[in-house]
Parts: sequence; C-alpha cells; structure tokens
Amino acid sequence: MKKLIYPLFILIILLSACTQKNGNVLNNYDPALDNSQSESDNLVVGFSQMNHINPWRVAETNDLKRKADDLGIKLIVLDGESSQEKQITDVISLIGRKVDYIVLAPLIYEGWDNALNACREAGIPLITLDREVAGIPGVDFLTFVGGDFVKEAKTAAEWLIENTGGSAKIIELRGREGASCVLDRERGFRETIEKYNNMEIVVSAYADFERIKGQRVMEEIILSYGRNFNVVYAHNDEMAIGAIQALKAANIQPGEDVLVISIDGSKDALKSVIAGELGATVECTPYLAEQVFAAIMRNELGKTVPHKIIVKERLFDVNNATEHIDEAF
Ligand code: GYE
Repeated sequence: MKKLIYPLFILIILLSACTQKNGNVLNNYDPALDNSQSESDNLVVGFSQMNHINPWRVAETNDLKRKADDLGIKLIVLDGESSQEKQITDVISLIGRKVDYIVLAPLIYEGWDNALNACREAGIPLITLDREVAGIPGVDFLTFVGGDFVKEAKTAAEWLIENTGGSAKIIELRGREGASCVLDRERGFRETIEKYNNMEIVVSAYADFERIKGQRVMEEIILSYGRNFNVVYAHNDEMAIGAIQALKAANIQPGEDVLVISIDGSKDALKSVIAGELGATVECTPYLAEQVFAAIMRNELGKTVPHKIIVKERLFDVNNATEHIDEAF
C-alpha cells in the first residue's frame, strides 16, 4: 500500500494550487499540505450520508468511495433515508463497529448532541461534511468540510442584480428546512438584495432539494400566487430544473419571461444553461473526498486540522457553461 500512496501524494503536490489561510478557516484547502506517507493502512472510516435522492449526493458518496479505495482505506457507507433519527442510529452503529473516523453529512443543523457526545466518549473524531452542525469545531467535532453557502448565495444575488438591472420579483425555492446550507443560502441572498429597493422576494417555499418537489411547488405557486414574478432563485439545481418544467407547462418561458438561477453546477444544470433556460448556476462541488482524507491524514500525523475546510465556488452561465460541462457531475 505504501508503495502506491507515495507517488499519489507526489502527484498531488505537483497538481497543487495555492492555499489561503484565514484564522482557523482554510479556503481552497490544498491536500498537498499533507504529503504524508501512508498513515492510512488499515484505517476504517464510517460515512453517514443523509440520503441518495439527487445526483449531488450520489456523486459525493462515489467520490468518497473512489478516494478511500485509492488510499486503501475501508469506507462503510450508511444511508440515512432523509431521517435525522436514522442518521443518529447510523452514527451509533458505526461507533459500535469501532471505526477510526466518522464522516457525517447531516440532514439538518440542530439536534446532534447525542451523536457528537457518543463519538467524543468513544474517542472517534467526527468530520461534518457538506453541511454544518451546531457545536464547536475542534471540541464537539474535528472539522467541517464543504462550501461557503453564504458566499454562494451572494454570488447568485449579484448575478441577478446585474442581469435584472436591480429590479426583480423573486420566487425562492428553499432546500430542506433547518439545513445549515439552507439557512446560509437564505441569509447570503437577503443580505445582498436588501441594498436594492426593487429586489423583492415575493414567495419563499421549501422543496427539499428534489427535482420533483421543485416542479410541484412551482406549479402550486403559479396557481396560488399567479405570474407576477420575473425571477426564480432555487437553492439547488434539481429544484430549479423541476421549476423550469413547471414554468414551461404554464407557458412561462424560462430565460425570457423569468430568469432562473440555482446552486450546485450539475451537468443537467449546465445543459439547461446552454439551452438558454437556466440563467446561471453557482458551483457547490460534491467532490470533497480529497479534503476529507487529507484532514484525516493530518490528524493521524498529529498535525492541527483547521476548524473549517472551505472549497471555493465558481459561477457558470452562458459564457463558460460549455467549457465546464465535462467536469460537472
Ligand atoms: O446543494 C444539494 C444537496 O448540502 C451543499 O445538499 C449540500 C446541498 C446541495 O442535496 O444539492
């Protein structure tokens, strides 16, 4: 195993980009910092994934599996079936299986105290992945790996301000109620548009990050609220794509009558941008495995692990969607 891993880290060093350190937050974390030889032999990592209901989740799990395989780490994946209770049971069962680390992609922000305490008592470091949990990093859990959701929302709002001349009646499709990325995507968006008197959210509704729910909720909004809006801001691509279907069914032309923007940067979203339907998507990558395992390696070597490991976002619109479609999930 060591023979395999050493060249891999050399490769990572060669491919490395620059890393900015800001207090306890690492932006654009560079795993090349952890060019350790294998400390990974025989490690077992348990992963509590919240569900596999959209391509983002599937891509994230597959990325972790691939990377674990490359490093010779055993990865146990449990599916929480969109239930926090099930995820807590999964974490407890991973502790029972004596894993070395637990990675938790938490459905919502609050309510993890029992799971976090159980990990701490068992001496198993826990990494929260792609969404945050209430608690103190470095105390209640090792670190958070994921995107800057406030920034994603700000980027989306700025694109809208530019493309609507600062005047919009906005429908917001939120993801899952109580999820950290949802709270942040609401906040970042509101903080940015509030400087513009004519940017107004007229309806805001949850659609759980699912395409089918995005479609249904959009249909209901058109029926109950009417057509007096010119923007849809969806917290992820899947809901935006569902909403686009509902708009078209109601003879509202996305890209012309209504500007649609979302977050994630999926392949389907980039296709929709190229087709002129989705206006833009702000990237939130599901490819986080490199950062997760780099944090684990760092911890194994007794080095400090930053309290937040933040992966940068980009914006894809008609100017660059074609260029990036092949790398999208
Ligand atoms: O945007 C969405 C997924 O937590 C950042 O969850 C993640 C979000 C992502 O289901 O598509």
